[in-house]
Parts: sequence; C-alpha cells; structure tokens
Amino acid sequence: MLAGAILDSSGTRILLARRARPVELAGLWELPGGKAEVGETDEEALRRELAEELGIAVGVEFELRDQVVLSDELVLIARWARVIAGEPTAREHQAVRWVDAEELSTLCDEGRLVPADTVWVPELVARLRRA
Ligand code: DCP
Repeated sequence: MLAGAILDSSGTRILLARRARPVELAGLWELPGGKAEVGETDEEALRRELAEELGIAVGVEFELRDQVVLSDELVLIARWARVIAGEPTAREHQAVRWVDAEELSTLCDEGRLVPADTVWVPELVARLRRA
C-alpha cells in the first residue's frame, strides 16, 4: 500500500484527501495512494493511483522514514512526490486540500487524520518548515 506526500510547486504545502469510505475512516484526511498491482513497482503504483484518483501526474521521490503495518497483508509506505501536471480533483474522495506545516499539525492534533498517517506528521512538518 503506497501513500504519497505530494508537494505543491512552492514546496511549502502537501496535498491531503478526505476519505469517503469505509465508514470508520470517512471524513478523515489522508495522504492519497493505493495498492500496487502484480508486476508494478511502488513508484508505478503510486503514479497510477494518483492519476486515477486525483487526475495528477507526479514525480515520485524518496520513502519516508516510517512504515505502518495495517494487517497481515498490508504494509503502508509513504513516498515524497511532486506534482508535475494537473490540478488535483477529488474523483474518489470527498475533498482535497493543500496544507502547510501548521495546518497539518493542527489537523493531526484534532484527530482529523486517518490514524495510520499520523506517524509521518513529525517528518512532514519538519520537511515543510525547512522549505
Ligand atoms: N490507508 C491509510 N492511509 C492512507 C491510505 C490508506 O491508512 N494514506 C488504509 C485505509 C484502508 C487501506 O489502507 O484501510 C486501503 O486503502 P484504500 O481503500 O485507499 O486502498 P484501495 O483503494 O487501493 O483499496 P480497494 O480499492 O481494494 O478498497
């Protein structure tokens, strides 16, 4: 399972998407992504999922420090990425928004992020503040 921490062109904000399902995660914000298909690299999977879900082309960079075990079969990995083309549109999500370091911290503190994704908040906040 791949998630993207997608940076905007100014390098100061990342993209969050609000989940529509399942009910226990609906309304919470996540780093958008999806599952790799057989024969796909992580990078290819992330590029395909973000094109399908949000209509954007991204350049995929390094992996963030932490991994999250979601279940026996599912490990969540996050990769830093940058928008190359397209304007993000919520095709499968309820909404999308760009957040800076402060907004990301606040959403996390308020419990409005998908629980798994909170592990990346310290690293993301540090990287965004450095920008
Ligand atoms: N997940 C998460 N944080 C993310 C992305 C996903 O915690 N940034 C979790 C939520 C789900 C699981 O991963 O429990 C699968 O996510 P999705 O439903 O988004 O994945 P797919 O859309 O690929 O799954 P499917 O189409 O099979 O439902």
